[in-house]
Formats: sequence, C-alpha cells, structure tokens
Amino acid sequence: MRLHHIPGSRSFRVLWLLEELGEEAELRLWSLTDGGLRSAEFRALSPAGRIPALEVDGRAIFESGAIVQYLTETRGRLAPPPGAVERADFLEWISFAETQAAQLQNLNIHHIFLRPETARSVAMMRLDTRRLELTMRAMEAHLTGRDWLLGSFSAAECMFGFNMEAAFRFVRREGFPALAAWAARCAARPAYRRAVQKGGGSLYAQDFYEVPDA
Ligand SMILES: N[C@@H](CCC(=O)N[C@@H](CS)C(=O)NCC(=O)O)C(=O)O
Repeated sequence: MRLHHIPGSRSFRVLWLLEELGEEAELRLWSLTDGGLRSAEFRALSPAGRIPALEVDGRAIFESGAIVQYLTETRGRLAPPPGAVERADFLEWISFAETQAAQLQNLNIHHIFLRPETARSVAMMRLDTRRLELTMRAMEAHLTGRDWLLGSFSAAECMFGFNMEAAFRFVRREGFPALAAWAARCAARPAYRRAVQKGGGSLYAQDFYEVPDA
C-alpha cells in the first residue's frame, strides 16, 4: 500500500485510519507549492491533482471520502456495514467533513497561501468564517452528551483528521466545549499519535488567524 501524502493536508485522514486499522502503508510525500501535484505522474493517480491518493489492492483511489469508505468496507471495520440503517449516519458525517473542509480550504488559501495580501477578499474571509462556524455549531450540538459521532469510535472521526487541526485556527474555541473535548479525545488515541509521528505536520505558523479589517 502506498499513500500519497502532504503533512497537514486531507491525507492525514487516511494515514490515521490506516493506523486505526493496523495497516502498513509506504508514504510518498508531495508538496502543495512545487507544481508536483500537476505532473502527469501524479494526475495518473488523482486526475484533479489533489491529495490524497492511495495505491491499494492493485489500483489507485482518489478522494479521501471514497478511500475511507473503501477501507472500512474491504476491511470490515470501523463503520456500520453497507445496507445497515445506521450507515446513513456514517455517510452523512463523511460528506459533512468535506462540507466543512471547503470552508477550511478557502480560509487556508486566503490567510496563508494567497499573495500579495491585497489579492485577498475580506468579504469572502468573513463569509467562510461564518459558514465554518455554522458547521462547528452543528457538531457542537451533536457531540454534547456524546463521546463519538456514532455510538462508538468510527472512521467518521478519521475524516475530521484534517479539519480538527484547522477549525480552531479560524473560530475561537470558546462556546465549543463538546467539540474541543471530542477533538482532544481523538488526538489522544494511540493510532492518531502514531499517525502524527509518521506523517504529521501543520500548515500553520500561528495559533489563530483573525480576519483582517477591510
Ligand atoms: N475532496 C477531495 C479534496 C482533495 C484536496 O483538495 N486536497 C488538497 C490538500 S488538503 C489538495 O490536494 N490541494 C492541492 C490543490 O488544490 O492544488 C478529497 O477529499 O480528497
């Protein structure tokens, strides 16, 4: 198995899940900024040039949600089985993680990658921050009185492996005690810590990024 990975990116979702499943994967490291993701070699694995891709079972899979679903189905663990009514909850959270990640990605672009700073849209930064906060409020409500998204720890948590490192960089922790406690529970798992050791990293130089004045 070979995971195409960038520390601090969505491939951490897969890296963490592989550790939870006890599966070994070689890491092939890429960069967000050197043009490598646009190469023919990488686009043969992931046609839009996006991380992650996983080479597994004689083929390559792109899209982190598809990889997480495939691994849970083929390994028969960490998700309700296909056809089970409770699987709907699992599928909702898998997709919800990407709904939230869209806001995180826009905020990463605006706060970290887009240069010169005058190219930023403060209106879009405010809008994405508000939309991110709404997704976090939904999670806060769901996690209040619960330890995990489903009845027990599942691969749905792993789908938030990229999000949970990022969300509180843009929305302050105050008002989200259940979400913060859940993120801490996830980060304390031995498999999470092993994944961080193997391929952890962060895009962030600051703990918190304030939307600048217009
Ligand atoms: N929906 C895709 C999104 C993948 C994605 O956008 N990955 C980012 C890294 S977190 C990427 O490769 N960005 C490079 C780019 O946009 O050029 C997934 O979940 O795999």
